[in-house]
Amino acid sequence: MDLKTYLSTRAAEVDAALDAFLPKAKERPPTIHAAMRYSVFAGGKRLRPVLCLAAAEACGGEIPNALAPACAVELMHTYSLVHDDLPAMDDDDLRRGRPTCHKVYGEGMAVLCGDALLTEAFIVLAQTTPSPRYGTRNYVSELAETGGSRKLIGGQVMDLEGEGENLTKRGLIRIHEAKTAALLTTSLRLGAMTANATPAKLAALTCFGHALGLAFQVIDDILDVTQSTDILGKTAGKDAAVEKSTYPSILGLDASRKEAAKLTKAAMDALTPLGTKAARLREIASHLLKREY
Ligand code: GRG
Repeated sequence: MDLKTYLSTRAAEVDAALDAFLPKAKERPPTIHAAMRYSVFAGGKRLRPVLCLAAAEACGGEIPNALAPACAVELMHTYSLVHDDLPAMDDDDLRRGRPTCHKVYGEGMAVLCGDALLTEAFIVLAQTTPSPRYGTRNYVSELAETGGSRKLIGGQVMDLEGEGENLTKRGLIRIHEAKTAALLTTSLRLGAMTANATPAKLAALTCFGHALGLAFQVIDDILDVTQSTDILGKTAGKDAAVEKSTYPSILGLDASRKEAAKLTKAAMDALTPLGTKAARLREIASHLLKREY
């Protein structure tokens, strides 16, 4: 299967599983369930769940066993976007090519929608079939630690406090390690855990996720400067408008592109212990380096 077909096939499997897991839009009280579905089915790339599934395959696992954690990471990701877009945070009107959740459903409902998506992530994750090495407790603590104040929320705190400040490259990396790289890494690790991966393979995927997550963020920062709102499906040029430190603002565009290539190479190198089974993960890493949205 070529990469394009692989990505769309896996994304469709994830969408079908999300549709089955999520409360129906008409379930009481309908507004919250409609808001959750509006945000989840707004057309995201499904990168995190696809990484979860590809990591399961790379460790010899089966796709059906990895669908619950794949959906759980997408639910946590979508919650973070809904809350990040709120006026109290990044204050954005557009996400995934559509008006943001609070623009359609109001601020109060968007707060609740994010809360409900985060809670739903754990309802879904708890349905993962345990593998010999990893039980429900391992899955739950893996995702909870990533969503907590030491990772995602901590990263968001550093991000909020860094607005208008001139961050160093090290300071910027610390934020993106806690946000983007942490959730990508956990997506990979959860998929590998469903395949009963050895601790050595989990460690390799952790290094891969760290470098890939940072590379993904460098590209994201570059695209914010070089792409249009139409193509991105979110407001372009936002970082500069709120004086946010980014890779291009600290390093310049050229050096940022080199940084992304260097991180992608480091990510690929980290996959050596997985051998040829990790070919798909390598392909995804190289595809993300060239992405245009
Ligand atoms: C807890 C509110 C809160 C935030 C946690 C992860 C995070 C911190 C906030 C999300 C907002 C954000 C801009 C994060 C940076 C990561 C990133 C580049 C997200 C966009 O990911 P894509 O491009 O989005 O995969 P799609 O829409 O394709 O899923």
